[in-house]
Amino acid sequence: MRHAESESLAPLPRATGYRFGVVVARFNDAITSRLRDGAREALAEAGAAATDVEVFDVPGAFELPQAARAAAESGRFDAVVCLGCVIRGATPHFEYISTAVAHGIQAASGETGVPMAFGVLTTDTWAQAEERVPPGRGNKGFEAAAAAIEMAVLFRQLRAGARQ
Ligand code: INI
Repeated sequence: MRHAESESLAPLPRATGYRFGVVVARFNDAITSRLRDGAREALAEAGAAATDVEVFDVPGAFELPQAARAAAESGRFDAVVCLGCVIRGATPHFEYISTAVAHGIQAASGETGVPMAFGVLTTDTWAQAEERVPPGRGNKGFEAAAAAIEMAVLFRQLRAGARQ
């Protein structure tokens, strides 16, 4: 396991009793479905009930912030996991979409007060995207869900005024 992965993947906090929205872009579905599987695996391993995890599909990564915001505004989720895959082409499209998605998710989280994890691959090639969706903990969907769990637990503690 690479150093960066081991740092961000501390033991998963317990997620039992927390509710998660998982928003998945269909574009590059062969990759994003594996991100979704990784996220589901992390949430299940952390003890989130299957009924507390709702998955929503959107057309492409550009739509992720819109759906994540709507999910957050519904009041039904402690955190939202955003999953997508943008692969660089020969046009500036890649930059526009990647930048819009990153900023859009950050803004949606800040403005709704609901943590959102950025599980959007932005790669030069298909092969690089495939490398990031292996089964298990090396999967970037798993990693994004782990971040969402940690932030959901932290936000609940902060709102309760709890200290550790
Ligand atoms: N959407 C992606 O999720 N990944 C991509 O690589 C991609 N490319 O390359 O175009 C992509 N485009 C679609 C975009 O996200 C929107 O769905 C579309 O523009 C409609 O708003």
